Amino acid sequence: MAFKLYNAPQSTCSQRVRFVLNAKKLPFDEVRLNLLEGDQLKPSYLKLNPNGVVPTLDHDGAIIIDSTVITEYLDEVAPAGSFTPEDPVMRARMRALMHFIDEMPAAAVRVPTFNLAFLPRFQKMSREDFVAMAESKPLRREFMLTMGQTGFPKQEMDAALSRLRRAYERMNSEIEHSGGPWLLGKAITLADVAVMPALVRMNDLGMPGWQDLPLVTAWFDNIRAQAAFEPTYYSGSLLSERFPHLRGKATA
Ligand SMILES: N[C@@H](CCC(=O)N[C@@H](CS)C(=O)NCC(=O)O)C(=O)O
Repeated sequence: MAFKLYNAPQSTCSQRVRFVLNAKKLPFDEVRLNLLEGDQLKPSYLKLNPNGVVPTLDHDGAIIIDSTVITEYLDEVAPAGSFTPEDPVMRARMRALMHFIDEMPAAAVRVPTFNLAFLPRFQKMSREDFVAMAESKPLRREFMLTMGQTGFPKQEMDAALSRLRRAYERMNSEIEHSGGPWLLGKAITLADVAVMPALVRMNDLGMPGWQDLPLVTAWFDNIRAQAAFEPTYYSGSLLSERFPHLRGKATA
């Protein structure tokens, strides 16, 4: 089985897939796209992924897109070290949590990410170039135009932080309910992998909002202690490593 992963070091969605590949010890070739330079919008890449986003997995020529779909696919084609519970009810719970995660923390984390990390770069662009760049994005056109070159307003930022906070609270109650240490109990699942990058990102931005939630705090320590964590977050995967203005913000 040959895997080629089109992805970006700092991309939260890519980090989910790298974690599963590393945990399963599946060797893969990595094609690193520069998202700020627009590699994801080049016609050759759009043929693979018409959404113009990373990650995309090429498995022996079969093209699989969307990070949660890719992680489920990997668990199906390489079931050793499974991240999916056997019981159909638990599977359904895992998938419901993955939907919740995509809708809440994974979407919300884009607002602080863009405001704090990427905005300075967009502010240097001419209005014309910025609008052209935004309009070339199949999936994120409206998101970029709403952010504009002044950033999301405080109201949007507060709403995103509130959505993230509600996600941490949900994690805490899921862990309490399952008995932990993972969201669905004793075994780590794809739901834990799905939410991991949002927390790593907020920690990297110096804004961890879960420190009063002991079960989430322990969960965060546990996921960072997984053997797959380090190779997933290789050097250059954190925004604070890439953007000098963010250095020193990350919480230990
Ligand atoms: N639902 C998609 C979302 C992918 C996505 O938003 N990827 C971001 C990086 S995490 C991206 O490629 N952004 C490029 C852009 O906005 O132009 C998935 O999970 O794969």
